[in-house]
Amino acid sequence: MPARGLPVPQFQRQFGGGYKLGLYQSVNIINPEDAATLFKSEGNYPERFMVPPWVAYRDFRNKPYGVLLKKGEAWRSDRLILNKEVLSLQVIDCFVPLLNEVGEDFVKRVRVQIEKSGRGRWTADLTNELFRFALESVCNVLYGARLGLLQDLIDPEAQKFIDAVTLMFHTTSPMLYIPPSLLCRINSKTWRDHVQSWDVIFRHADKCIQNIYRELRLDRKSTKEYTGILSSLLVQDKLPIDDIKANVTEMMAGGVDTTSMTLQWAMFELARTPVVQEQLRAEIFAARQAAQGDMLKMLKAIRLLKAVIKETLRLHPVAVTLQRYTTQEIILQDYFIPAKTLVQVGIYAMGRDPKFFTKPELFDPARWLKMDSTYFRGLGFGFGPRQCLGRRIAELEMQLFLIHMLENFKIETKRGVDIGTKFDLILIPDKPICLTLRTL
Ligand code: HEM
Ligand code: 2DC
Repeated sequence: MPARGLPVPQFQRQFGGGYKLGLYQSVNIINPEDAATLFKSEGNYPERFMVPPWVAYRDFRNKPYGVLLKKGEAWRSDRLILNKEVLSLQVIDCFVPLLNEVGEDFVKRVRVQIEKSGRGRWTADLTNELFRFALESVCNVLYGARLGLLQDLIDPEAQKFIDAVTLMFHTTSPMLYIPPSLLCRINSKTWRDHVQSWDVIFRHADKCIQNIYRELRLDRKSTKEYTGILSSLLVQDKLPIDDIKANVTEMMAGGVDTTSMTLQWAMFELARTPVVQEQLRAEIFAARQAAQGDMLKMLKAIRLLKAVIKETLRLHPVAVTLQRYTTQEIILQDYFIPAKTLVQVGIYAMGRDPKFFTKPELFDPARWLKMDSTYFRGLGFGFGPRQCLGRRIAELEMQLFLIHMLENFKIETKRGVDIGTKFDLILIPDKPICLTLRTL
């Protein structure tokens, strides 16, 4: 029987998973059924753990919040407007040509490197190359403009932006459990680096936004073709300019380390599992044939590729947990959880637990196609109205990248090298991943 009616201070002792970290207390779950209970009761205004240094920076510099840090009605109204421009089925088809050309350019860049080597292959740690690819991609859908990050000489400001995002994540984790009000009073090196990183991020995003804003006012862009998320938001005029800026900045920063790291893991897993790599390549070749150059059609015929991305996020999620504050009393595993409790869904732990995935250590994308239940198991982008805003961009970007890479190169890695996972706010490899790309 559920332990109903427990007084609030007691749930911690009663509930096995409850613990306190710094000033924050949370209940931790890893069972998909429990995740379902949590998300089904989240309501229309779900709230996750607010990362204190991110809030503190904006308050310190008097910057507006985007959806990442907003709450309540303010979050909901912004989010509904953004969903139409970023997540809806009507608009995502417009992203395909924009993301496709960046994927093609990445292949060209790899070809140049392979030619330079004179050995028909290129071996490297692709981290920074993938950061550039990811920023180029997200900027092409945000601004409808190329930054040229896949050329040899790139804008040093863009590289500074990339480094700033990495440093921003890196300096967040030591400050995770310090309340925002304390952070700037301490004035530690970590806090100063954190502020500087956000300063670079906001300044560079502002520059990009201003460029588009100016062009639009000069009416230099045609009104017929799709010219990107920012133009759409500006033309629609439903969000105040400051909110547009805050949200575009969040998307630009959120679009770098997330997709690039996931792609790096995906290539690593495909390199270690050549059988899967061959099956995937066969699917891609067949889909290309059947679609006759129609990319939208092709994207509907790549079931295994979609499963490859899900399987990559199962073993290598970007976010170690999902979090929600309960809005009402719920029962998890016979324990009574009061309203306003922070509950964390350990998606990293769930993905590696044999209770929920048979032989969890195996990279087996096909499990997503034959599993009798995927119920609340594929949670890499979160769930519900507060799920990842960039989900559709990220999925398309990764699908198109992998299509082009597999059509052109064999991906290999040294055998027996084990790569672990490190928490750097987001989860990243604990040592460099070295990949070899070989002309097919
Ligand atoms: C939120 C994962 C790429 C922008 C989130 C959340 C997760 C996540 C787990 C929290 C969702 C929740 O609480 O339910 C990922 C993964 C990515 C990715 C795995 C790629 C592999 C992106 C990209 C963008 C982006 C490309 C920008 C275009 C955001 C924003 C939020 C968010 C703005 C906050 C949304 C809100 O609070 O309303 N992401 N993300 N993400 N993500 Fe992503
Ligand atoms: C970090 O305990 C660990 O997608 C904390 O694109 C709980 C927590 C809360 C929010 C999570 C964060 C963790 C990891 C990074 C996430 C973030 C929500 C959004 C963010 C998952 C798990 C991320 C990377 C966004 C970042 C956008 C930003 C750069 C503007």
